[in-house]
Amino acid sequence: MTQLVDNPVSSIGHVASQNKIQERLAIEALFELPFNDLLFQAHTVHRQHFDANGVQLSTLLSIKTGGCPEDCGYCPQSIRHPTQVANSAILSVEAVREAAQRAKNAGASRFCMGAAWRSPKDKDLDQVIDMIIEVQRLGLETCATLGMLKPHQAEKLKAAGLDYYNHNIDSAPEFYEEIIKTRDYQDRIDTLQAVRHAGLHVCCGGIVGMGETRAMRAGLLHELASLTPQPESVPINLLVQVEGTPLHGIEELDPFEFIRTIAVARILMPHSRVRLSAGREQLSDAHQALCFFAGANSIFYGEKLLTTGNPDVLRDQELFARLGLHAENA
Ligand code: SAM
Ligand code: DTB
Ligand code: SF4
Repeated sequence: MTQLVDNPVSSIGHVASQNKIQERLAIEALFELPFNDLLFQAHTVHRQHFDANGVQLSTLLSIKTGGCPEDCGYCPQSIRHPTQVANSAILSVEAVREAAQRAKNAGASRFCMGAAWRSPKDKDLDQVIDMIIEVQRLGLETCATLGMLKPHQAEKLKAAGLDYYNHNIDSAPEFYEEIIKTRDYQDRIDTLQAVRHAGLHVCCGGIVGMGETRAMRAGLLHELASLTPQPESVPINLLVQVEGTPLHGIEELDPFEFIRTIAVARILMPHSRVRLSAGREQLSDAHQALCFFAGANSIFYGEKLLTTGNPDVLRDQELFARLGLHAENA
């Protein structure tokens, strides 16, 4: 891990020259802090680097839904899981443009297009590029999440003007194989490297609430914080349990443990946008408020994620008003 060395404000910066095991222990120790101490530390870091009341808004759209050949245990779009998700062909550019216009009108600053692919074919990419160009014309930042990319594909997306590419590592390496068997951790790292080398901004995070231990949550954040440079955007998803997926029915994570995860992410990645991502419908307003205090400063905004629900725009606007939060650009 190199990034912590360059992180002057990290409270665990002193361990930067020690080995990875010691770093991991230091991260686990953050998780063990009394809740108030952890939140105070995270909020202090947050204020040093960001407007503490600003939150960036990203809207998601599934541009190609379902029928994915991968076996990700959490995902309703895998062809291997008997879920209610209806497969659909890639959307038209016009349908994407309309959705992006609605997102902009509602106040989003970034529009993220997701496709249920293992990896896009070059001809798929051409269609996505047409969408990126249209969305950009509306004055929105663009993000895409299309699965694994080869270096030339990342370069093509960059040349088309794409701002961010989302590709999550999802879990600690030691837990990964329990959740996904059809591709390995290194595949993810290779795509992230291709994205970074192409000059795209990196959006990379993970999911908690999949039955992992606290030490594994520390491991996930350790890996994310070790990416060099650190991801500009870090989505922390709380598992949305979908009937038919292998993870449906698993014991739910204590919301305070989710808030701790946000806080540790903020401390380890002080310059990154930490996004309160999937799972917001399961969190009370009070828990979300604590997430913002702990350092979350981005959300998925709009009534739908990819295939599952998200809080309504009006509800979020009310929550922002009650908390004195404002929308902020990247
Ligand atoms: N197919 C592409 C891929 O896997 O990279 C892009 C879309 S995929 C749905 C994007 C991310 O959504 C996954 O990496 C995972 O982190 C998140 N995700 C999927 N299903 C989820 C669920 N049920 N709960 C929380 N997050 C989920
Ligand atoms: C991310 O980290 N979370 C988003 C986005 N990146 C693509 C997706 C969440 C999906 C939740 C399940 C669904 O709606 O299908
Ligand atoms: Fe496919 Fe992505 Fe879902 Fe995995 S997370 S099954 S790769 S759509």
